[in-house]
Amino acid sequence: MLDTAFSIGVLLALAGGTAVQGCVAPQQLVTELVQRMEDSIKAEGTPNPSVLLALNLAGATGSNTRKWLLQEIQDEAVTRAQKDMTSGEVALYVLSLFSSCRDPRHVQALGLTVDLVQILQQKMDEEMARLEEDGIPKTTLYSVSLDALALCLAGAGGYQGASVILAKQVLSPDNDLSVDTRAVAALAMTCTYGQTDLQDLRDLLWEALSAVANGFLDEQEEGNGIIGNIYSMGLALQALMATGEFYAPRQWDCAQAFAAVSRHDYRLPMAIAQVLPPLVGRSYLDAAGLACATKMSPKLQPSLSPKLQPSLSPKLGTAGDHRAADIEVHYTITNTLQGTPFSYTTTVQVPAGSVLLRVLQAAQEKDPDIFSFQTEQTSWGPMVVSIHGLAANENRRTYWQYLSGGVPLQKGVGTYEPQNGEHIQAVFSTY
Ligand code: B12
Repeated sequence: MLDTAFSIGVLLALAGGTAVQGCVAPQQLVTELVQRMEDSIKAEGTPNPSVLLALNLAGATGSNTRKWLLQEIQDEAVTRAQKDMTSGEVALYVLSLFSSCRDPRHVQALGLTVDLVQILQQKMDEEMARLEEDGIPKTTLYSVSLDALALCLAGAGGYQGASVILAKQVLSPDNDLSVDTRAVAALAMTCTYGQTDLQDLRDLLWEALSAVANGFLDEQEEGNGIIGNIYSMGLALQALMATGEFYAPRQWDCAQAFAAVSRHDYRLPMAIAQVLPPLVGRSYLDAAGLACATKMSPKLQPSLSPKLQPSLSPKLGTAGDHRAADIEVHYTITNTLQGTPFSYTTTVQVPAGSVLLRVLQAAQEKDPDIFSFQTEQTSWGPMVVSIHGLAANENRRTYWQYLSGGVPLQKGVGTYEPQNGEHIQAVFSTY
């Protein structure tokens, strides 16, 4: 529940007040998305720093649930950051604390104190050591980008070397970095660009940022407003919002991009958390110092087109709508990568409108020796981490990829709704 009128008041002032100046979404959409995120806070088991960050960036700072979330984030930070978190998770915690006007170098909770920036530096060192040794980070370049962004905003060391690597990666002709990764890398590189006087570094970063930003603009033009897919739009818009000087004098038709986003009915809190900041004219780059300011002044591109009329018709309840009839779904699990190869197919009946997870459960009930599986709860919902006893492994960079008709799904098993007669494949793959 959005539990204070204050939150809405701030939001309306923010969204309404800036709409005339630039590309900002209608306040009704912003309010709706904030409400959905707020509703998710207590429902979800693990506190999500991206949700706190997005609420702060949207100016929705008054509610009690947000305060509760901040406390949970601090509790998690002092108990789990050092031993249980990846570098990227720590980076998101740092960003969320900055945006809450808290000092991440000095997090106090449950009678404990931690320096999250120092922890992040240690974890970043491990990422860099692995990058230098093997050419790949310990986790992913997406996380390394988050790390560099958080360290740069903290004014701590360790982000320049990472930014050089990110720049070289995005400029490499055979890079296959996702839109999401390029977008966060662009935010990190923009921060670094603003912090360095080294001309060689600035030249490299300028080239890389110009490549990413122009690539996004090209993709948006070709994709009728979409850059990557609907779930990479949030980060891509953040990047375009922050990199205006690197594509100038080219203009960004942000109205087209915002309209594409507004046509989609975002439900997942994590998806909302990434898309909300650009809708209010902000990016993760604005996390530091934001909530400490008494007056909100969203960073806006003066060149942005003010005309923006996205349709506002949330398609309520699609995931919960059930028709009486069952549907039939074919399901195959395949491993040719590790150990004894296997491939099994089954067909199950589930109620129409069921999510894919229901199909996996039906297959497991039907034949538990073959279709057993395990999930882990993540910020994006349940992730399938093991099938038929074969587990994904971060060191080996293996995972269970989901496809339909040979095309990778753009949603996870907790939200994807298969159609009657659809053939879903789970293929053990590498990333
Ligand atoms: C890196 C990444 C992966 C890596 C994670 C490896 C690793 N150990 O780090 C791998 C390649 C395994 C992966 C897999 C998938 N991914 Co992915 N992934 C990302 C990416 C680029 C960054 C996530 C991250 O590192 N965040 C930072 C860390 C610090 O936060 P975190 O909460 O700890 O991150 C964890 C979760 O994000 C989780 N995760 C990653 N992807 C997905 C997808 C789903 C559905 C779930 C539930 C969890 C999950 O793995 C991360 C590391 O543990 C995001 C992009 C984005 N915009 O967020 C897409 C993204 C989250 N992935 C997405 C998708 C669709 C998938 C797949 C379903 C693809 C497929 N067709 O199989 C699978 C998951 C299938 C399954 N087994 O359930 C979508 C989700 C959209 C949605 N509506 O749910 C995103 C947003 C990309 C996009 N724009 O489409 N992914």
